[in-house]
Amino acid sequence: MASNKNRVALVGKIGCGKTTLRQKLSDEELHYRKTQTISYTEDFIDTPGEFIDMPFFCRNAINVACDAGLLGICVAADDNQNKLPPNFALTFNGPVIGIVTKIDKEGANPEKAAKFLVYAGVSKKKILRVSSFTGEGIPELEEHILKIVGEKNKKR
Ligand SMILES: Nc1nc2c(ncn2[C@@H]2O[C@H](COP(=O)(O)OP(=O)(O)OP(=O)(O)O)[C@@H](O)[C@H]2O)c(=O)[nH]1
Ligand SMILES: [Mg+2]
Repeated sequence: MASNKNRVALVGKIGCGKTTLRQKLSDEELHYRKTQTISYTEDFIDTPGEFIDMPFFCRNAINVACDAGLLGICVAADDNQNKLPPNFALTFNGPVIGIVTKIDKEGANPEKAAKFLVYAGVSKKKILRVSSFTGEGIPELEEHILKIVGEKNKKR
């Protein structure tokens, strides 16, 4: 079984598209299923959006993600209300990227979502914009993930 160091942990609000993104990056068929509990696959740790939406559970997001090879903090491009704590990304020792999801959506505002991520302490240069539906930005995200998690694997 792969170690968490080889996995990408995905956190973000309920419905922001974490599971769909995981399916897309794993070349699986996209189908909606609400994440009820932490879900480990070969390459990912998918978390329920409640970990971010409900402050009481925020420490769970931190616990789950702290030994992952990479943390992807997701915000949907059509999100109007930030729930990420200020400088949340700085809680983690490991590499962190921001992922703006659902950029295909009508009325989406990816720059607003990126601002939420910057407020959460994610470096502007480490914010990627994707749509799991159209595939836009997915190759760039895959490349980015491989660079970080792949390189770590080589060191072992
Ligand atoms: N338009 C559009 N819709 C998306 C995209 N990604 C996900 N969705 C839709 O958004 C809804 C929620 O997606 P999920 O992937 O289940 O979201 P989640 O972040 O895993 O949600 P929780 O498991 O509740 O935390 C579903 O209806 C998806 O089909 C996308 O790239 N574009
Ligand atoms: Mg989910």
